Amino acid sequence: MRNWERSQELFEEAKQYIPGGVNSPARAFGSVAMDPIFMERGRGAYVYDADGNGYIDYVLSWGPLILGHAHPDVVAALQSRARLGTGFGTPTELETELARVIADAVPSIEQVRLVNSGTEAAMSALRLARAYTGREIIVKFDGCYHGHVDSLLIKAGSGALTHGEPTSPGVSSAAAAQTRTCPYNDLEALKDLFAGEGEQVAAVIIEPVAGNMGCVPPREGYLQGVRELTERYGSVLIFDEVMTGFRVAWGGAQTLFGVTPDMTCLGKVIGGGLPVGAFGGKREIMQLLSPVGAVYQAGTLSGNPLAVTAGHETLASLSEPGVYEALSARTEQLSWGLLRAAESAGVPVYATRVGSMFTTFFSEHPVYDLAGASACNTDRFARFFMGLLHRGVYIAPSQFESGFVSTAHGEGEIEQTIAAAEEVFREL
Ligand code: KE4
Repeated sequence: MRNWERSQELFEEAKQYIPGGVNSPARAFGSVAMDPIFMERGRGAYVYDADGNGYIDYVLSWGPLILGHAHPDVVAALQSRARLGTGFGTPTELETELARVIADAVPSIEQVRLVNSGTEAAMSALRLARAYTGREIIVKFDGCYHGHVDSLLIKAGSGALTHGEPTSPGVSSAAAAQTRTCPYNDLEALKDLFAGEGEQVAAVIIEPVAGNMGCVPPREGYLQGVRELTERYGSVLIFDEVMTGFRVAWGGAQTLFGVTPDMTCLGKVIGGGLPVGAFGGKREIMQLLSPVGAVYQAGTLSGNPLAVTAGHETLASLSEPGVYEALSARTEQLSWGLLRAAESAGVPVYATRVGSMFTTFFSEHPVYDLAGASACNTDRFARFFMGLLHRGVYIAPSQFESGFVSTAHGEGEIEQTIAAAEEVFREL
């Protein structure tokens, strides 16, 4: 059995100065009834905590570390970049290089602006969509999470769902008044909404693969239906690919499912573990942005050379032939192995996977939406989480988060994870 004495000490100290001792609630381990672990270092597929315990890591900083921790090429590029200075508050050639790679890869993106987080990307994309259409209503989906934007913290997923505050206090009624929500994977509900007020809908923002209620893929034809509806009513369709962008495929979920939105939000992988977000789309929409157009949006450290270097190096590695096929095959092996382990122990689970993101739902039924995810046996999930943790496997500390595999996860790590899961499922 592992102990976390040093983490405990660090947690007590942290709670004096930082609310809940964490700088993001998703890290609080709230739904697995233990105090958060303080990590100290990572290498490849492994992360090591303050007590020296090592784990095979499937959180990967919540998605960004698709090459694993401390990839030598990324570290070397950061070291040489830092010696030249960390930023200048002027344009740099690096930013154009990253923007070009993104625009070439993502079908919906002709122009892109870099920011510092997925939240900023979603917030800015919505402002742009409202300016472009002259309308105010925005539509989001129950259980989807787009960062802590006031108008989107309504029936939100991820940490909001984990901590039971899907609609956050502090969001003004005015900010919430123009937001509508619909169940995910329910095209009829969206059609009804549009029949009523489609002419006033500025934007629909959706995770093309929902990752913040656990990994919930779109059902057959769903994204095409959303695309047709928004086209018919002249609403901007925004794919929030902060999690799926360059994760499920080189050009994101929009290439995987063959549906091209009007705008796309990105983050996580494009920063390679450093803070980068981005929003992009058709040139005619993006040209409304200051300083060309009147829609204001800005950021002191947007496009920061260090962060852009980590992202650029990461995408360079991902552009090698065969990388995504290998990632998918490895994740399929893991997902299948976990499912088989659960079945042989008689534990009902529903397994989902898209590319190298996956979830094992503790549910006897398929999970297609928030209602399905919320019906999961979260107590059994918590015991599964703890059992794996004691066996050196670290998955996200919530049923409502997706797991991720990196290029550093080899056969050995997958087999070790499945063996650990076989023991834990038997205990459940
Ligand atoms: P950030 O502002 O946290 O960079 O991005 C917000 C965001 C936007 N859109 C999607 C689809 C996202 O998944 C996220 C952030 N995801 C969570 C984990 N599910 C980040 C973890 C955290 O909040 O600490």
